Amino acid sequence: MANTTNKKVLEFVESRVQLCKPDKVVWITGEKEQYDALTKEALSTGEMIELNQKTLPGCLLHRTNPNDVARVEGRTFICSRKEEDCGPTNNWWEPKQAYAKLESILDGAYKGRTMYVIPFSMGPVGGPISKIGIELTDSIYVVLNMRIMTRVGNNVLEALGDSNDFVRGTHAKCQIDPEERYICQFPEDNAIISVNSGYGGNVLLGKKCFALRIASYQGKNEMWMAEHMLILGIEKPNKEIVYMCAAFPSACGKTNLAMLIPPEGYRKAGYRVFTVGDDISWIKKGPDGRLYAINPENGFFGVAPGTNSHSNYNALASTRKNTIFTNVALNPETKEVWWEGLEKDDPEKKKPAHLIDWIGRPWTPDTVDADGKPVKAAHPNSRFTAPAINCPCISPEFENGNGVPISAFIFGGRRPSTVPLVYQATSWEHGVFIGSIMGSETTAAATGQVGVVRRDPMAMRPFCGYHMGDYFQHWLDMGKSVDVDKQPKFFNVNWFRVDENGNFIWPGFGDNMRVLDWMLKRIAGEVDAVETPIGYVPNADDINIDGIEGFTKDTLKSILAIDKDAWKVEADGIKEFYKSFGDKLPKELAKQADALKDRLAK
Ligand code: GTP
Ligand code: SPV
Ligand code: MN
Repeated sequence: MANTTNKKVLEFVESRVQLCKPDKVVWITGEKEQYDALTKEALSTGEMIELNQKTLPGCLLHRTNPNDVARVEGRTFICSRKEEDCGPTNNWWEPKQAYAKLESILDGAYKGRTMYVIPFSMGPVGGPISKIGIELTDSIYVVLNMRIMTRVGNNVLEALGDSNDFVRGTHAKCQIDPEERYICQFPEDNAIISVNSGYGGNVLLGKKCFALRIASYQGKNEMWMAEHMLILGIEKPNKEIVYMCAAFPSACGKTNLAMLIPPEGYRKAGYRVFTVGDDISWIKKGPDGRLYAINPENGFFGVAPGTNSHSNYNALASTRKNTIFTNVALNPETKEVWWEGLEKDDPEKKKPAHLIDWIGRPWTPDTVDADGKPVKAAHPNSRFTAPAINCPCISPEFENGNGVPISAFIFGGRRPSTVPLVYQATSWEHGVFIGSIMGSETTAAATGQVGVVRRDPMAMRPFCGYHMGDYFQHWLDMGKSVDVDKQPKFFNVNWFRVDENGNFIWPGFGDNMRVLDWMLKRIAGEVDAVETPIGYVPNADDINIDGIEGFTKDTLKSILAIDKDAWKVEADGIKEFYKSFGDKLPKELAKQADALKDRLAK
């Protein structure tokens, strides 16, 4: 039964009932009994597999169709009324045509199935920066994941009252047909339609579809920002907490940085890291004129492979209860989960001899494919959905709807060469430039070729709901709206430089604290830097490498050096990339690109 008298909500639900023709409609209330009953049902149909309830209480495993394991950027559309509002980095679909096609797919799509109505809030319910959505779905997997990733239930409908300000999300699994898979955003209609997928980012509509694609468009119109950024707080020995946002493309280290455990020397000195968010930031100017950020999510949809107690203790700890695993391997004896990298955890957990792989096939460490190549037990993009409250280092400010004040924006990507370990922008405009020219090797988080460097401005290429040129302008406008002394500083990092054998040079993970430490000192004005053509680079003496085994000052110098010839090639690539934005490219950025070339030519 509907728990609201909001006419717009009732109209939306009723119109979808008429179109999708479910056998039954169930409103998700947020009550535990309802989730328990849904879990039971999903276990009985095999949609979910129960894990060891002693060692992993409340945990479930789900396997998606092997054709449906990542976001599909080629089948993701921005359906703005005008093509010029979509821009060259997105796929455009004219809304009338898109609606016609999608409605033909949705016609009868819920026949023989139940339609679940999920009222959800992005951000604390009723918070000043929070927003509300209604997702309709025929998938219990989606309901149970949305419960973890967002705030769900009757209190959301109460907070909405009779307002029309909610995002209308429709998801239908249909036949999981990859040829008929469409992930469509209609920014002007506050609407999302996703069909023929059952995988994470394609179907948990609060996440990338709403909190980034729709919200980025709302932010442009309402003078705030929705960004693909983690939020962390670093507590200094004097107990001051400095908050930073960082944008890295998918599977490039946001969850890891957000949950970082500082090296021993730092811990002893009194440094601590708190996680506010690991994937998405909503950022707004506060009453004191500074920029404040909230994490609109309520859980972590994290990459499983590579996660272990050494690489990310806090993430692993977050997954020990009430977590849903997607496409990881199963140990059929212990009913526990496994993925590549977990063997480094402790000697006991070394590669298990017999597993069921992510497709449901028997697996041993010797399993090879038709070409004789080793087969992975877990899919490279397998994930965990874990409640944020499970995280040992969750910030006390996590539920603060006003957000936390931001002192730095960090950009970064996977760059095997050229880009140094860290550098700092010389101004807000220069910082926007640095974000706009971000490049990174592609990863398994989206379908397509892995390991090719592509431009991914602010890590938002797959997630910006409007023209990227207008998005750059919005960044510049946000800067102008904040007094210079209150503006966050901009940094760029690269944890992924490799040596001639292809091995990562920088130890990364917890040791990234050493780079954050330099940023803290720059923010406090405590340390000088070297002025180079690309920006401020640290003096090698100012990055603390004490206690990193086998890492020398010369090695550090090698990843702080600027190779002018490589940067000249980079600068040409930037100009080429910028051409794609035509006259929507802000003049300030064109000037920045020219100025970089000039400085390199000197
Ligand atoms: P999305 O959830 O897709 O947005 O990804 P994310 O940005 O949160 O990436 P995540 O932290 O899950 O890291 C993805 C992969 O990058 C993991 O397999 C890590 O092993 C690897 N990684 C993260 N941090 C570092 C680092 O500092 N150095 C190196 N070499 N690898 C890292
Ligand atoms: C990403 O790909 O950036 C993710 C996972 O965080 S998904 O929700 O699938 O987008
Ligand atoms: Mn992400």
